Formats: sequence, structure tokens, C-alpha cells
Amino acid sequence: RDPPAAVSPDCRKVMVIGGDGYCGWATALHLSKQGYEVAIVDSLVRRLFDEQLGTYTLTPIASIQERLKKWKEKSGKTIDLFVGDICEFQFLESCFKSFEPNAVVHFGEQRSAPYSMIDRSRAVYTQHNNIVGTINVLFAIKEFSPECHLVKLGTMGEYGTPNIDIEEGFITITHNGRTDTLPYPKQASSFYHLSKVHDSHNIAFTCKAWGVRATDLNQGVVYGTFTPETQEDEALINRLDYDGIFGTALNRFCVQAAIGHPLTVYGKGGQARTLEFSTRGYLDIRDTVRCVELAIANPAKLGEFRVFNQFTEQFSVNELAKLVTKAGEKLGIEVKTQSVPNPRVEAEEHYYNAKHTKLMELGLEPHFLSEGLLDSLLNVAIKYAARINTSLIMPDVSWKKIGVTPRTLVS
Ligand code: NAD
Ligand code: USQ
Repeated sequence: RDPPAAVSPDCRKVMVIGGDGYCGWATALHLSKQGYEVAIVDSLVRRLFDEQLGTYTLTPIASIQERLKKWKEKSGKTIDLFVGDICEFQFLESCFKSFEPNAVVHFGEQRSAPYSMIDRSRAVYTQHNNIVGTINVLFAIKEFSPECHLVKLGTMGEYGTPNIDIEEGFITITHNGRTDTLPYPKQASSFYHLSKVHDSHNIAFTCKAWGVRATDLNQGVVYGTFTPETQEDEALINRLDYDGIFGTALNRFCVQAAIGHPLTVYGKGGQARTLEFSTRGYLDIRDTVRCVELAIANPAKLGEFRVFNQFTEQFSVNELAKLVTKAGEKLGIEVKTQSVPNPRVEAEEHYYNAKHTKLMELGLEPHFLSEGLLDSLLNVAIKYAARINTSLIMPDVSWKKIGVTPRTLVS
């Protein structure tokens, strides 16, 4: 891309909540590179989950302090850091008062569906952490920065898999002779995905009631690990999860292929595709960072609640498995696929057609899934193969068996 254009003073200072995580770290660096003044707010709880569960990222990530020091060395730019929990309002208040953001990008939630289905305490934690955190952000905006634009990461999973096309946030319905445009129906299928539905409702309400400006980015499943900024130095490398709790489909398949583990397609694998239909929307992490930048640079109006569907392509898990098999063959790896009994309760074969035009209209030029990307992901997995713990690969959390007894996952 061309060198960064001048950043508008109206959106120059961006607070990235969850900026130590997978999407947040890549986004914080990208925005800093583009000339935004960035502050990361993170409780580092994602690193704690790894310690508690015995999981860890394939890529050896540096501490947040080392990451920021290296970024300053490489780019000459400073990213501020506030370590704390946004569920504690006094902490969040001090972040807002000291940084005075024009925009807040909110990635700071517990984002794994399987984690939220381990046991009662993780289900409650997920909803408490995500919903209370977001309400606190809304109150902080109201009290301390009423002009501030909230860019909130939601999820395509809020919509579920209805047997009609999925619109971007709203649907116009004619009922008994009257017509209205209403929020698109939500049918989430985990306590995590449900937390996002509740967030969306709370945000929409405060836009109406208090005049908050907000963009809800209903993001699909993200894949990849590299962005130009995270590739600048080993200390800037992003996390890449492959375990059965935090790893997402395509990233997991590439890691599995690299070590000769059969690809774990859950159930029939049609939860992305029957013969003619796909089920999930996917996007490259390089597009995640760009979508967020586009949302910030083109803010919602005061009182407006916007919803963008943030993905670039639809794939079935079967299709993903086939693509990874082919890419593996090119590298001389024989890749097998196994059908694993589905640990989730989800439709495996269904219609899926979701709109995603609004970010394209703002100028998104997608990085479509290519052989080059699969090749690079497979090579990352090969490079760090010695770090892989194969016992973390098979899914160990069942939607039906969730109970009140606390579970310790032992690998
Ligand atoms: P992640 O777990 O890697 O990062 C989340 C970060 O937020 C972590 O660093 C964590 O420590 C921090 N955090 C969590 N709760 C916090 C709190 N109460 N206070 C302060 N910090 C807190 O997750 P990710 O994959 O980067 O996802 C980021 C966001 O994007 C999430 O909201 C997720 O729901 C959404 N999303 C992710 C994907 C994906 O495929 N990864 C897809 C769609 C949407
Ligand atoms: N799946 C497999 N095999 C695997 C892993 C997953 O078949 O080894 C299937 C799942 O059953 C599911 C689909 O692939 O049908 C996607 O699962 P996933 O684990 O890749 O993604 P998901 O649980 O939906 O969650 C991820 C992120 C979450 C984000 C969501 C976007 O963890 O934060 O909100 O993607 S979306 O799916 O669009 O709601």
C-alpha cells in the first residue's frame, strides 16, 4: 500500500482494548504504523488462560513490555500501555481520563466458544467478563468522551445459520400489512457467541438512549498470523493457537497438516458446505486490521449504531480441509482428514449466504485465501513444530456434557 495518508485529528487517538491478543496486537501495530496514536488496554488474562489450561501459542510470543520496546526500536513510535481489567470501572476511568481517546476498538473479551462451554464457572465468567466489560466501556464513553467512536468486535455467529440470507445487522420485514426495518434475528450457539448478542443489544440501546456512536463488526473466523508489522522482528510475532479450545478451524488444520495429524473435521464437515452452500465466513488477519482502520477512519454519526459483516469469503470445513490437503501435497506432506464426532451442537448441513458489502464500499481490498497464504501458514507450523503438543489437538469440550462441576483439563 501507499505510505499512510494523514490521519484526521477527529480519530487520531485510538484505544485498543485487548491489544495484547491475536487480532488486537496486529491491529495496534497497524494503526501505529498508519500514524494513529495508540494505547493498548489489556488485563493479559489470555496469557493466564494458557497457564491454567496448559495450552500455549505455536509461535513464541514476547511479553507485552518486550513487544512494545521492540516496536519503538523498529518504528520509532510509542504505544502506551495500561494493564488492567476493564470490568473494574475505576481502572477504565483512569485509562479514559489519561489517554482521552477519539476511538475505542474493543477486542477485550473471552473469545473462545469451547472455553465458554467447559463448565458453569467458565460460562459465567465469559458472560460476566464480556457483557460487563462492554457496559463499562459504554459508561466510560458517556461520562468521559461522549464524542468517542466505539468500534466493537462482534461475531458472525450472532446470526446462527438461518435458512434465509443473512443481512448486515438489520432486515426489513412486512408483517400483517405493516413494514419495519428491525435488528436481524440472533441465534447464537454457545455461551460465548451469546455474550456477543447481549453486547450488541446493549450497544444499540445506548446509541439510542445516550447518543453513543458505534460500529459493531460482526467478524467471521480469522486465519493467518502475519501482518507486515508483526513480521518486522521475531519479538513482534503474533500468537497462533492450534489447541482444541482456542485454535480456530483453518489455523488448526495447517498446524495439524504440518505434523502429520489428521485434519479434525467435526461431524459431517458440512457446517461449512453441503454440495452447494457454505456455512462460515472467513478472513485473513491482514484484512481484520484494515477493516478496523476503515471503520475508525469513517466513523458512525453520533447516535448511530452501525453493523458491518466483517469477512471476505465463505468456506465449508470440508473445503478448508481439501485446500490444506492440496497445499500440503505441494510441500511433500501427505495430509489425511478424519471425521471427529462433533463436540458442538450446530447444524452441519445448512443454507448459508451472508451479505458483506459495507466494508468493501469503504474501500476494503480483500486478501482472498491463496496457495501462498496456506504455504506460509504451513511453513510457520513446520518451523515451530517442536513446540506442538499433539495431546492438545483433539477437542475435549462437549456442548452437551457441560455441567456445574469445575473441570480441570489435563493434557
Ligand atoms: P484474544 O483472546 O487473542 O484477545 C483478547 C484480548 O483481550 C486478550 O489479550 C485478553 O487478555 C484481553 N481481555 C479479555 N478480557 C479482558 C478484560 N476484561 N479487560 C482487559 N482485557 C481483556 O482474542 P482475539 O482472537 O484477538 O479476538 C479479539 C476479539 O475479536 C474478540 O472480541 C473476539 O470475540 C473477536 N473475534 C475474533 C475472531 C477470531 O477468529 N479470532 C473472529 C471473530 C471475532
Ligand atoms: N471446526 C471443525 N474442526 C476443528 C475446529 C472447528 O470442524 O478442528 C468447525 C466448528 O465445528 C465450526 C467451525 O469449524 O463449525 C468454526 O469453528 P472455529 O473454532 O474455527 O470458530 P468459532 O468457534 O466459531 O469461533 C471463532 C473465534 C470466535 C469468533 C468466531 C467467528 O474463536 O472468537 O467469534 O470464530 S464466527 O464463527 O463467525 O462466529
